Amino acid sequence: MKRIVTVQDISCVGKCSLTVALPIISAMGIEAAVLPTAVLSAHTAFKHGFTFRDLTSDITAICDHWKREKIRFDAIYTGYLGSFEQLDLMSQFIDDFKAEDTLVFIDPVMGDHGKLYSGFTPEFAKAMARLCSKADIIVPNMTEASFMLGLPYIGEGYDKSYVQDILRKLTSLGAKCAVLTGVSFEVGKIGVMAYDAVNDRFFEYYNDLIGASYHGTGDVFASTCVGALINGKDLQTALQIAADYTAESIRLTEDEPEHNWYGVNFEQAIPYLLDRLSR
Ligand code: PXL
Repeated sequence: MKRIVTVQDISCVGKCSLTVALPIISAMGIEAAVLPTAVLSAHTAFKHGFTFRDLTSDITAICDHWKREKIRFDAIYTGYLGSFEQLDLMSQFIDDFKAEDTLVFIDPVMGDHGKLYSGFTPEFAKAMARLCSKADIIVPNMTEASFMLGLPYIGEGYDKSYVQDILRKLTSLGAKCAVLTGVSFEVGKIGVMAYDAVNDRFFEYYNDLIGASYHGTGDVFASTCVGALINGKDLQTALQIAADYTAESIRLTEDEPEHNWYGVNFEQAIPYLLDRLSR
């Protein structure tokens, strides 16, 4: 059985990070080990604030134990990391736990729609970019890519060569492959564009845009993508499955404004995911 360790926060309610990654990775037939970075009462898009317990001081002890047990991971998947210290710890974690065949998959969760989430700064984005140099695959959205590269955020009206340039710049940070999510060249369509720098190949894949933008979809996409890769799918197929499952999760989400910021109905789309995976 394969094992992915995912490193991100637990937002107790509001569907994102570990409450999304764990069930999706498990449903895909892969063991999901977790290294929680923080416990929040809810994700940071709630109206009345959130509690935040930082778990940074537990990380080293957890890793020391895992080293004594000689735990091995088929993939290291990092998501929301809350401090510079956690970035340093993840850099060390990759050095300690990356075996020759371990996939390092980094989702540099920091923002969306041109803005950083609460608590993040442009300096943090630069530090995240340094962590990304250790990745096999990184999956930023346009906002995160722009902040990591120190470029102005362009939300719409860009063309393919602009996105290709961003992807090349992202891989020049050091990652082997870069995937940009939330890319749109056409009204009513949204998808991903990716660049495999090792083989100098671009990929793209689009779906119909369904309604507004939904919270947590980046985490659904990333968890599915890493799960599909560890299930042996190639990058192009993994991206397609992840994009289609994200779209299906949105399709099954009730059409009420509350759900836009709460999270998507990825649970009831799991049969769809398993069907896609088995084909
Ligand atoms: O979905 C990304 C994410 C993860 N973790 C926390 C968040 C968010 C997005 O807002 O607030 C705590």
